[in-house]
Amino acid sequence: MSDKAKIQDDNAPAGGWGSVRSVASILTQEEVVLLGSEILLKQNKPGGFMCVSCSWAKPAKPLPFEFCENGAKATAWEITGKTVGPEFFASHSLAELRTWSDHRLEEQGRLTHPMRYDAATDRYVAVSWDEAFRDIGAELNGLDPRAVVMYTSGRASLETSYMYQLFGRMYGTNNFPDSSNMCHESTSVALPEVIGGAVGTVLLEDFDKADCIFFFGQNTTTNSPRMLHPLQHAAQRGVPIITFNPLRERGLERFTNPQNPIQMVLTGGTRISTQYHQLRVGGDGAALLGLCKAVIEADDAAVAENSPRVLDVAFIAQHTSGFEEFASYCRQAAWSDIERASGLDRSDLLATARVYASAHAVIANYGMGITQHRHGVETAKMIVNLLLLRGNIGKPGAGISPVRGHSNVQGQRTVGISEKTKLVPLDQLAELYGFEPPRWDGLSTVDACDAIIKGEAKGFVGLGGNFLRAVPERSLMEPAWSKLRLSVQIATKLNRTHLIPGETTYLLPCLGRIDIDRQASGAQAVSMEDSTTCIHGSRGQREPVAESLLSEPAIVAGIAKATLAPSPRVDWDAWVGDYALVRDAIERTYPDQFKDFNQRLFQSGGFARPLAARERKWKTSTGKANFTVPKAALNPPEQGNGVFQLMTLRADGQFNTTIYNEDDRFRGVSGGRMVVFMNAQDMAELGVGEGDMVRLSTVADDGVARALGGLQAVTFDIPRYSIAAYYPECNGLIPLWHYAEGSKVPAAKSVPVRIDREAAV
Ligand SMILES: Nc1nc2c(c(=O)[nH]1)N[C@H]1C(S)=C(S)[C@@H](COP(=O)(O)OP(=O)(O)OC[C@H]3O[C@@H](n4cnc5c(=O)[nH]c(N)nc54)[C@H](O)[C@@H]3O)O[C@H]1N2
Ligand SMILES: Nc1nc2c(c(=O)[nH]1)N[C@H]1C(S)=C(S)[C@@H](COP(=O)(O)OP(=O)(O)OC[C@H]3O[C@@H](n4cnc5c(=O)[nH]c(N)nc54)[C@H](O)[C@@H]3O)O[C@H]1N2
Ligand SMILES: [Mo]
Repeated sequence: MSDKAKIQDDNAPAGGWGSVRSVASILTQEEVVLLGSEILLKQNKPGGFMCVSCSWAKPAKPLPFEFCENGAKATAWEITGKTVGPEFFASHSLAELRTWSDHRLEEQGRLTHPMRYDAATDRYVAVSWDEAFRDIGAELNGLDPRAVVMYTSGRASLETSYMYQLFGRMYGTNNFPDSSNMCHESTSVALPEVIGGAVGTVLLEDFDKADCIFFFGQNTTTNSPRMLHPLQHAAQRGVPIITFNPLRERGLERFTNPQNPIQMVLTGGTRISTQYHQLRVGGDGAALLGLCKAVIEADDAAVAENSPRVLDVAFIAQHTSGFEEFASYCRQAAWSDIERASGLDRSDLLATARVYASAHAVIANYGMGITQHRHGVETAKMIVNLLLLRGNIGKPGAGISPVRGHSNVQGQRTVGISEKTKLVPLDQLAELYGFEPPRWDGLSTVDACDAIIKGEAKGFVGLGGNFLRAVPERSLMEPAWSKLRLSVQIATKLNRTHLIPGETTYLLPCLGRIDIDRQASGAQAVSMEDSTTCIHGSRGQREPVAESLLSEPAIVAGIAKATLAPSPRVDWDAWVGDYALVRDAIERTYPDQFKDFNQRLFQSGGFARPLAARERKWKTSTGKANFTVPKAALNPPEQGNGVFQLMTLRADGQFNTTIYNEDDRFRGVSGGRMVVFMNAQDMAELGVGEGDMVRLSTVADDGVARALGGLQAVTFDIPRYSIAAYYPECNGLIPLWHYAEGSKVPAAKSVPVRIDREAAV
């Protein structure tokens, strides 16, 4: 057993010296100190490269250092000089590598050669690219396209993603699940119904104009740290910032700007959250109901007293539908139910509602604390209800802001990576490329897992990602995976998914976004869409670590050419030779969204895709923005009687399944990730002392045993019956069927578990 994690409770604000030190240490660890610091200056700058970490917006006037601690870590991790080539695989069997940690696997460095799994020796052996493509093409042609899953993790560029979905559809499948299916899919289902578009409505400039900002279940400091800059400015202007989060996240409390050393020394940080509501896990629907009720009843009182209205009556009349039904539902809801279901006091909700009602322009941000719940879709719609009450969509300084994760996850959906046919312009593709695309809806991530477990899916192509670590139900997924006829993984670094072979298995190494990508017409640029619908060009900055690497577009094209009959309408080689031609094709497919794509590629701050909701045009079934009556706002996940609700979340030392180090600075944990954060009173009742080892077992009566031991208990400021531990370590505890209604996003933020003390060793 490894040493225990160290827990400290210094009250250091987020950012600041700690983060500067941490950046230096990661550059040293990855052996890229000088090169790295030079490259970091090009991060998120027009003409430079776009960060491979989060998808937060990039300003038109960047700071001298337009990167954060985590962005620097992600860069260092990608441009590392360490490599993993054929010699590495010759000396390690997969059985051996399966005993390594996630950290140790990726830490070996960048993959350099195309490899094929050899079952006789249980090792990967080098193959040529041609051989790999030929065999993959033959394998794909031997499979029913409906039984092939083409997964995408959210990093691949718009150009690669467009080519990949076109290839898949010409091959005959719509099975395009992507990481979004585990992430903001609840948003992509909720928002089209209520505001007529699948993405957020705010632009970066809105943060300068807002006079009230909400955060629901999003941990900015760890997961989108550059967003702290506009937040800090807002806080300095006196804008109330109101946070709803069960955990007391230190990073959401105070922030010190490391790019401003004077302030850092003198003041010790700006206060970020002016109100911090520690609600119960999954209590957001009820909390939002309380806020809406308070605003509506304040308006009722204003009408009675003949004083100025609280609601934006003109907006509601002109732009919305369903208000009366929603308002009467809110009026009828009992405060006692709202208090029980949210875990918050009425007086606190009333105080917040007063702040909301006196603000003219409100932004509501949210993240996985909303989307990864059984009722995540409904709760996202509740956030919209709150905003609609005062016309806070489609005006400067206001809007809904789902904070996306991966740096291009939103953009991939924009260019056709989707299992849902209604989101893809199939007619357009059919006409442009002269083929008949499949018209059936494909498999989402959860559906794909189900099909793999049942043995119905036979082939899997992964464009990035670490599918087996990211999905739920590990104990069923890993054994099922080895029954796949074909597994093809396109990746930059070695991970667990690569270590569970199917019958035929390829590991194909690709260039990363920071690598210089030279093709026939010269060094190429690629593009991505940030969380605010702005599209940015990105140019690689450093020489690739190996000549044997191919770019993602070249790999997709290689597989496509080996699989499909030649088509007079798609010249894969020409596209690989010049990505500007792919951008022209994207523009032809989406003329409104990508007008003058190539000309605008390097516009400072990116170019914003047009968005109807931003103009108060509502592409919904009613032609209006829709208020919706929730069904489950008063039924949060059950807790008590020995049942705890587990949230699985991220530490500051990780990017999803990539573990940079075992630290979580902002939560005071270092040197270990096998911890569980608990309420002190719960610990006392269970007889669990600080640092004791516990075991979590999922409460579900479906006959599957799901348990995880060896977790060190840590006292934390968290409500009773709510506990937290890290993803991906805990993914085996999540049943596959435990997902958000309507979106099938695994409900990773409310896993019902029991806690047992483990005997001391
Ligand atoms: N450094 C770093 N950056 C990242 C990532 C990373 O792993 N590391 N991942 C990227 C990706 S893909 C994504 S999607 C984003 C994720 O970024 P976030 O959306 O911030 O996701 P999490 O860290 O999983 O959890 C968010 C927060 O939700 C809170 N929470 C949990 N349950 C509830 C609840 O019921 N109600 C409320 N109100 N809050 C709740 C948790 O306490 C936590 O603070 O970050 C992206 N950026
Ligand atoms: N329990 C629990 N489970 C979760 C979550 C949670 O909060 N809790 N969060 C979910 C969320 S929000 C997400 S987005 C998913 C993430 O799921 P994924 O997107 O599948 O996982 P990542 O960890 O981001 O993938 C990391 C791997 O991507 C590869 N990679 C990195 N860069 C590149 C590149 O440029 N090109 C290619 N081809 N490959 C590259 C590397 O090999 C690396 O090992 O996990 C989900 N799972
Ligand atoms: Mo994500």
